[in-house]
Amino acid sequence: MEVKLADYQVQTKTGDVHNGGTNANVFITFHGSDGASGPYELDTPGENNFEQGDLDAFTLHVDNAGALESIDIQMDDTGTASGWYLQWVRVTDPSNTQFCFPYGGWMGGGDGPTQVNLKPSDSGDCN
Ligand SMILES: [Ca+2]
Ligand SMILES: [Ca+2]
Repeated sequence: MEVKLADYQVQTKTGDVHNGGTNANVFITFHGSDGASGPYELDTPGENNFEQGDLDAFTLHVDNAGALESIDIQMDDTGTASGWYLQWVRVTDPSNTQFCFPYGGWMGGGDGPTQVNLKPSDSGDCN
């Protein structure tokens, strides 16, 4: 089978709430019309990602899942005060269509799930 690699742009917004940041390892899986692609780690070498109030941006050159339907976000809950307040995830898919996946809650740290499946907002906007 031919593997079709494509670029996804991913942005994560960490909420500006006390202890909202995390040093856990975070992964994304794309679900689309051609199946699932992932999980892939979201990490910028040499940077401290997912800190309170931060907007982090990643480019992934990975299998194309086709027309994007949902994403999974996973985190492994490692590190001190591992709980992560994830505001939203914005994805620009290989066809250059932008999606916003709102969450607005905790992941891990005993306050939330370590894996969530997120559907795109109707408006497509992240604010
Ligand atoms: Ca935290
Ligand atoms: Ca961090």
